[in-house]
Formats: sequence, structure tokens, C-alpha cells
Amino acid sequence: MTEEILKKAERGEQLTGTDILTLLQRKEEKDELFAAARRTREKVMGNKVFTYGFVYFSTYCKNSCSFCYFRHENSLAPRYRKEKENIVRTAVRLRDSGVNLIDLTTGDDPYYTGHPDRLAEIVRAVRENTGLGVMVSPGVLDQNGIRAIAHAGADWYALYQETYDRQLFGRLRLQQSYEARMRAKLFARAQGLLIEEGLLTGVSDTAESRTMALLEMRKIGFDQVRVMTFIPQEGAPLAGTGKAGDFEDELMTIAVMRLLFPDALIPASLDVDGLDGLEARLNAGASVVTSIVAPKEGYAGVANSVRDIDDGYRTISGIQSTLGRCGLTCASAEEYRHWIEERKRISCAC
Ligand code: SAM
Ligand code: MD0
Repeated sequence: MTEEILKKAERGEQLTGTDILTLLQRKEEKDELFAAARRTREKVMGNKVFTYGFVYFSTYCKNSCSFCYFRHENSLAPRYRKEKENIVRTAVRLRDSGVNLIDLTTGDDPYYTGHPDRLAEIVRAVRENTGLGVMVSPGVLDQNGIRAIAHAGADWYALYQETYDRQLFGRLRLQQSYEARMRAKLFARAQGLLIEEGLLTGVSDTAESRTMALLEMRKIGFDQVRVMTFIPQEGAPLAGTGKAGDFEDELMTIAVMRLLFPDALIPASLDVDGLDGLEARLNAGASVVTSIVAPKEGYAGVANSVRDIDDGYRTISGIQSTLGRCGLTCASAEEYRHWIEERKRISCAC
């Protein structure tokens, strides 16, 4: 059964909801799924992967997401808002280490969301000083905010729905609007930005809810798609379950994403399990290593706020032996820029 579905996917035929559900559920056939995902990645990317530096420059957040360490109410979470000079210096250091893109992320911080000019100034400075691709992940921006980051030279707007099950969304992103979040992404695309979507797993989602999400995502056609396993956080309500998500569900979802969206980028995030989890994610078909963080600069991760950062494992040099074992190598800045330009030509022609 799985074999037939995999052949169908590799021939480029469209998978049905039932096909997708079968692939997500058949844990005993996961190795065949991962092998097909790797073949699909190889066809599109050869042996190259992209690398993203992560600069989490404000940890202030007005939201109360039940899964997140940095939710507004969590007094345990360290709060900082870095100065522009510090952000630029860190971004340049990441560029010099070899990353392809700088992901400028914040909590949903009204200091920036309410004053998009401040955000735009940082985007422009990072763009000019690094010459790299720039992704912006500041939570929901209004239309002025999205226009401002686009004009400042951002390439990407990242905003994760986490789930396409509206009831589950309500339990994860408490008192936030599902529709406003979705609208912001689509408006960003209309402004010429590439857009990234993301799912969380291990949050009482099911293979059925992930199938529904993937079908919806296929209709929209995102440029980068991710799934991350929930990591319980001290001081956040969902930590009460004490149980991290099933890592296999994330890997199998990565692989199915790879088959459904062969041309899209898919992260293997160092934020979920640090360096330990990288090999499995790459072997499931991921094509970007994200959450590379400059050590000893006082910048946090999100799902794992400190793991592997100051000891230098979440770096370009720290990932080399894992890439080598997977038969993969880092793409150059020029290769990434070429990918971006091609993708914008196709994706933003609207
Ligand atoms: N504040 C912005 C927002 O909410 O869109 C940007 C930060 S966002 C990129 C952080 C993402 O990390 C979330 O959307 C979620 O997918 C993921 N994340 C946060 N806490 C997590 C946790 N405990 N375990 C796994 N993933 C988590
Ligand atoms: C990551 N910690 O790539 C980052 C973050 C935001 N665009 C990305 C979740 O895992």
C-alpha cells in the first residue's frame, strides 16, 4: 500500500487525503517513506542544504500561547530587547560563519508590531550589512507593517498557524484570531514576500488533523513549510502534560511534506532537539538547517532556549560532521540567492 503511494508521489501525481493519512500512520513503513523523501530532495537540491542564522532579538511578547516559554505571563522567561548595533554585529558574525539567511525573530512585541518603522530599520540594516537573505518572524503585522518590511528588503515573512484545526488553534494560541494570522501571510505574499507556514505536533493533533492541514497548505502553496515537535516549557500551561510530542510524527510529517511540496524548503530545526535531532530530520527529507545561533552573544532559542547554543553546537562548524554523515553539504550564499530569485519569480508573480 505505502509502496504504491510512494511511487505515485515520486511520479509527480497528486496524492489524495487518504494517501496522505496512510503515509502519516504507517510507522512500520517509515524507512521507505524517508528514503522516498530523500530521493525527492536530491532531485531538487542535489546534495546541498541551506542554512539559516537565528537572531531572536526581542523576547517580549504580548501573547499567551499555551505551548510557549516566552508567553507574556511566564515570569521565568528571560526578557531582553537587543539594540540595532548588537543585532547587526551578531548577524554579520553569522554571515561570516557561512549562513545563507538571517531569520529576525521576536515575540509578538508591541514595541515593534505597533511601530513597524522600528522593525523596518533593523531589516534594512541587517540586509545592507550582511548582503544575505532576510526572514522576518515578528508575529502578526498589520498591512502597514508588512509593507514596511517588504520595502526594507525582507525576502520572507514567517508566521506559523501551528494547526488548521480551529478548535485546537484556540487552545494553543489563546485569544488570537486564526483568520487574522492567515490573512497576514496571504497579504505578505501579495506584497512580493515569500511565506513560511508551520505546524506543531505533540499538542493533541492527530494524523487526521495534520492531513487536513497539509491539504489546505497545498491549496495555498507556501514557499517554506515546517513542523516542530512540542517541547514542554516550564511556566507554560501545556507543560502540565509533561510529555513531549512523538518525535516520529514530526519526522514522518517532514517526509510527507517533502513528497507533497518537492520544490518548497523544509527546515530541520536545531531548536527542537539541538544537534542530536539533526541527522534524523535531514534523513527525513529536510533541506534547510535552521536555528543556528551565535554562541555567547546572549541570544535565546525558542523551543529550546539555551540548549547547544553557548557550547557552539548550533553553528555551521557544529553541524559539519552530521551533514557529512548524511552526504550533504552547505550551499553558498550565491546558490541561496539564486533559489530566492527563482522562487520569487514563480511564487510572487501574483
Ligand atoms: N512570536 C512570533 C510568532 O508567534 O509568530 C515569532 C516566534 S514563532 C517563530 C515561534 C514558533 O516556535 C512558534 O510559532 C512555534 O511553532 C514554535 N514554538 C514555540 N514554542 C515551542 C515549543 N515549546 N515547542 C515547539 N515549538 C515551539
Ligand atoms: C527555528 N527557532 O528555525 C527558530 C524559529 C522562526 N522563523 C524560526 C522557530 O527553529
